[in-house]
Amino acid sequence: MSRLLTIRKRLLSENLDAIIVTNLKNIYYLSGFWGTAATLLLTQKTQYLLTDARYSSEARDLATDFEIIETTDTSEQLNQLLKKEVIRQVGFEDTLSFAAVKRLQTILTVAELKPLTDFVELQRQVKSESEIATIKKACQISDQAFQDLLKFVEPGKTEIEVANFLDFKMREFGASGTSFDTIVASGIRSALPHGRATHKPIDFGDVVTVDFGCYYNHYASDMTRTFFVGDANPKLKEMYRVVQSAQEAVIEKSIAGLTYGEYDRNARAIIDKAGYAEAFTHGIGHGLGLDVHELPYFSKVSNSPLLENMVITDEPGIYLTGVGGIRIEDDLLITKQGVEVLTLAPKELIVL
Ligand SMILES: [Mn+2]
Repeated sequence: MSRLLTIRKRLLSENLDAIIVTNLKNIYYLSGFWGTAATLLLTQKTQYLLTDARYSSEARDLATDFEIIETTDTSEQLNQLLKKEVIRQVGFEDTLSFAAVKRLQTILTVAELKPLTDFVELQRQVKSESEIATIKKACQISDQAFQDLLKFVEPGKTEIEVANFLDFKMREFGASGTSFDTIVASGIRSALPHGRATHKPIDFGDVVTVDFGCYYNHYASDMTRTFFVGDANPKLKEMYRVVQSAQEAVIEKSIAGLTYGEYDRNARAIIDKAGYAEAFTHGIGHGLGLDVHELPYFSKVSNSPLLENMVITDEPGIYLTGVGGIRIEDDLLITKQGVEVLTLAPKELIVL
């Protein structure tokens, strides 16, 4: 399995004999096991998956390349394995709780623990063909749900009703669930970039922002659309056109090798020029995969390059308190030729 081979090479270059993986999504990524309780130990030659009685038979089916160990005391079991494998330096994920680290420190008698930040996450940034196909399917489900939503929304429906409809439709089309709590923000509430859906009814003349996504076979989609119900405020229509041209400029100009800073600036330059610099209050986007927010994260000043087969979001927005907000978000696959847009729901200015 090449994912494990890559991890092992990277451990060598960090002078580590082994790694303890506790993040459950990283465990799925490396082993194929999906469950709520597991710890993975990877040395240069061996690979163990520790879990409890609830999961051990499933683990044997899913993590076929791993030796499955059923245990009620993970720390003590790790200590035994580290002694047996003569491990001196072992990396662990620094997202592990303070209490769990303290316990490990107390119990491990030979191996020295070294914290690692985003060690597996870094590898997850670049997607395989099958991961890309799965994310595409998650995006198609979101697209379909949005198409149906346009027929559902009308004045009088509450934000929560709109959110519930999207959530239900995504499940109906094959999602296992939402990838985060669906955001529906209408009227002046749309100026809140992450407005929670409330019992507020949608009024005639409201702008409505919906930011939603689903999980399909463990992979996330994430998209945002903004539309108008009834005759729209001309100021908001103007803001819509600015955000749309910024969002589309990112699609046109992105390609493997472009720096994170340039990726951000391609949108920000257009918004700044239109006079809304202060109103674009968040980053341009983030990576997407097993987590709905994952590496890479974009900074205006980073010179790191976009890599082929990264899946990232493109989501500029403009928010004016007391007026409203506009955001448009797509999920993009970075290629050597440019980008492939994975979310294909309409982006033209829609007035229902
Ligand atoms: Mn997003």
